[in-house]
Amino acid sequence: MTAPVEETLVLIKPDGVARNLTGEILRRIEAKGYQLVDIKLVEPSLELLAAHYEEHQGKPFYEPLVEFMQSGPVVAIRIAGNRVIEGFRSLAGTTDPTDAAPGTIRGDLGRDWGLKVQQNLVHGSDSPESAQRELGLWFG
Ligand code: RTP
Ligand code: MG
Repeated sequence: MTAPVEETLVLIKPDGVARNLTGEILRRIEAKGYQLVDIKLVEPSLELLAAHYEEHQGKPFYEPLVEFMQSGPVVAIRIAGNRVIEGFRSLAGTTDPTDAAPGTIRGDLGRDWGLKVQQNLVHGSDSPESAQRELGLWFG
């Protein structure tokens, strides 16, 4: 019997692309055994980012976050696997890269630059509802 396959949205944020960490991040996703379903380089519009970060509108980091996300290209990836939503969040580590555990993407490769927003390399959907919504926004 085959387990139902789940999908999630991963973004390699502009800091990850600019620091040439795309390959390293993809390596970790593949080494974990998740499958790449679709991948593209995107320069996200304000409309896309406003929809993507709807839950954060009005928070103090919202404007710097959108500005950061438009500072360079982003790699959008659709990945699949059993419990991949939770699993990718584990691979990514906690939001603040200084707190993130060694062994995670943010813990190994990210640092706090003392800026207005956490430049933490990756995004991963945080629930099945978010994953469906975000995959629709980025992949249509
Ligand atoms: P993500 O959505 O990117 O996977 O990250 P997350 O769930 O760990 O973090 P979330 O709370 O959803 O925040 C979204 C993104 O906003 C930036 N942020 N900066 N105070 C800060 O400096 C701050 N707080 C949030 C980060 O880029 C975070 O990933
Ligand atoms: Mg989030």
